[in-house]
Amino acid sequence: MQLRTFLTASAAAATLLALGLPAHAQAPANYKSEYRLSVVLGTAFPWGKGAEIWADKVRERTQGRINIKLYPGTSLVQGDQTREFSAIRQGVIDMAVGSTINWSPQVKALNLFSLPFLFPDYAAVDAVVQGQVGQEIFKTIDKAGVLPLAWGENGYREISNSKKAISKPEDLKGMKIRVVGSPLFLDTFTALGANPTQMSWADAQPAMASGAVDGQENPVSVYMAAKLSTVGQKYMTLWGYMNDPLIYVVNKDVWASWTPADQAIVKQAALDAAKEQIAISRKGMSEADKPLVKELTAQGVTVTDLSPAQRKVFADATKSVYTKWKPQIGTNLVDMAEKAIAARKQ
Ligand code: X2X
Repeated sequence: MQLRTFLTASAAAATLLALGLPAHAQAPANYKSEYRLSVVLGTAFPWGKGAEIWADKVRERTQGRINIKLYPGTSLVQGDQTREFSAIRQGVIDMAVGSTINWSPQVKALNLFSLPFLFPDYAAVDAVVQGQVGQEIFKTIDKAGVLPLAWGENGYREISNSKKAISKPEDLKGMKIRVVGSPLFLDTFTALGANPTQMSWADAQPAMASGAVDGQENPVSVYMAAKLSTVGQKYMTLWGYMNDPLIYVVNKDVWASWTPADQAIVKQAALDAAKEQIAISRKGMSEADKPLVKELTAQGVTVTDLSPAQRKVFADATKSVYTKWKPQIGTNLVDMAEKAIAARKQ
């Protein structure tokens, strides 16, 4: 061995020792030195936290063989959330924790979650994603060219705005609302009499600050972490019109490049991280007294919590959207979801 090679090798061994990793942790030669994990929201949000937990567990359990780095802001596709799925399939992105909304342009079935007022409560979400429907959707994602491993959750999307309290569809009349991804959102907000406009999350915040849009819809945890009250979003209505699950995925070539033992580790780590992520995401909203809502109120936000009767008025006003999209998503799949929800344990 030449002296230089020897020194480099011993330096590498010393680094591994310093990291507390045994020398046999060295990765097979075909492994990348870094795997790129895409997320929209970073570690200040439950979403990014869930991705970080996954990366940490994988690094620990593979003794550093698989080293994952987070790329928040969907930066690997220049912030264009709706291009994330294709980029994973093509290998521009190695791994992701992504939203069903952002991937719905490529995977029609994912619009299931955006059907207005399908999910009355968290038990309904669990019955669908953790049951047969969730498995069917995973098969569809797999067929579309990306390997799904676990379900996480961004959360129930509530509506905020800078103008006035919303308690009935007429209150939305003419309001300019920023929406995401799928054309389904344009249909829903148009049916409610609002004026929806599609833009990325990166563009949404300046648009709220400048008053170019009046409102937006996102989970309360996102509203809080992004401090949307500082960009004029003073009114929040809890209407729970849809829940936005997240999916932990890996590019298929990357997956195939790993040993079966490492594949098993990555999968189990995704399941464990997703479970923790869902708990973080529901914290403050799933308890009966909703502590997060109290915090909102304390920040001076006017919170309108719809009664079941008020909620029904919104559901009735968007029924045509539900009916129009059901066959596009897949009548069988939607039927299966409706049945799972009706049969849920509460
Ligand atoms: O853009 C949004 O609203 C966000 C962050 O919730 C998603 O990526 C779906």
